[in-house]
Amino acid sequence: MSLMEIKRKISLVIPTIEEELVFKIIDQARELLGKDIEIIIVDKSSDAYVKRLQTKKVKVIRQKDRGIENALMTGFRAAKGSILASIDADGTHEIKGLKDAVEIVSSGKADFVLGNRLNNVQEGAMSAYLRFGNTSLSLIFSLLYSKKVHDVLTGLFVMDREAFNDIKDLKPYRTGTGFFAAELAKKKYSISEVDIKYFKREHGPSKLTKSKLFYGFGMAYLMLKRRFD
Ligand SMILES: Nc1nc2c(ncn2[C@@H]2O[C@H](COP(=O)(O)OP(=O)(O)OP(=O)(O)O)[C@@H](O)[C@H]2O)c(=O)[nH]1
Ligand SMILES: [Mg+2]
Repeated sequence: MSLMEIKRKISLVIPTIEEELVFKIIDQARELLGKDIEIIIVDKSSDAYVKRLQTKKVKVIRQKDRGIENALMTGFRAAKGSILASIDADGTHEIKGLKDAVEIVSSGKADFVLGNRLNNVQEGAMSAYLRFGNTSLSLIFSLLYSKKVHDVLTGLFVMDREAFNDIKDLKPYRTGTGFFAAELAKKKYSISEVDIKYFKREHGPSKLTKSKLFYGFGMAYLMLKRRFD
């Protein structure tokens, strides 16, 4: 199935904290997925940055709480589309993966599709230490849910609206994309992957957390705990 045949409305939710590349990503997303997609930016930046965002004619939600999981949840709850997508705003994830993932969800082959970065990492884009962390957490996820996933913390994913409706009232816990993967797996929704390229972050510092080590251990703990709740 090509994108031309997809009649379902796509909502793209992008979490941002002062990301310079989001403006380019908005243009690329419209080019790739169609001008009529709904774009929702859930933002935690300065007033000046928000003014710049508004010139792009996107819906801007200013995040009041904290954390990327809450930002994503807020965006998806506000979204009107029947296909819900997300991509990080730092230009590191190959945007083409969104189209591939939308096609899979749209054709009903999977309810949730992750963009797997690990087969195509640009030199210097992911340290050996972070690759180890991402792989370990994906392995934990795979064991907990008997579902092989290689990159559960990717910043690119697409999900079916009906599947999201089943988890929309949950309070997200601090596991990034892992939260959506775990809760959907728990409810037996199908999960699939598409390969994407992963580029080096070229603009500004990381926004996610001060310590990826603590974040990583915290995620492992929360995934385990939630699995047996
Ligand atoms: N609204 C919002 N956006 C966030 C928050 N934390 C991170 N982001 C955004 O989420 C995306 C992913 O964050 P990154 O800082 O790239 O995290 P990362 O990919 O683990 O770190 P790098 O490897 O340094 O890129 C980016 O678009 C950030 O701007 C948050 O608490 N709220
Ligand atoms: Mg990043």
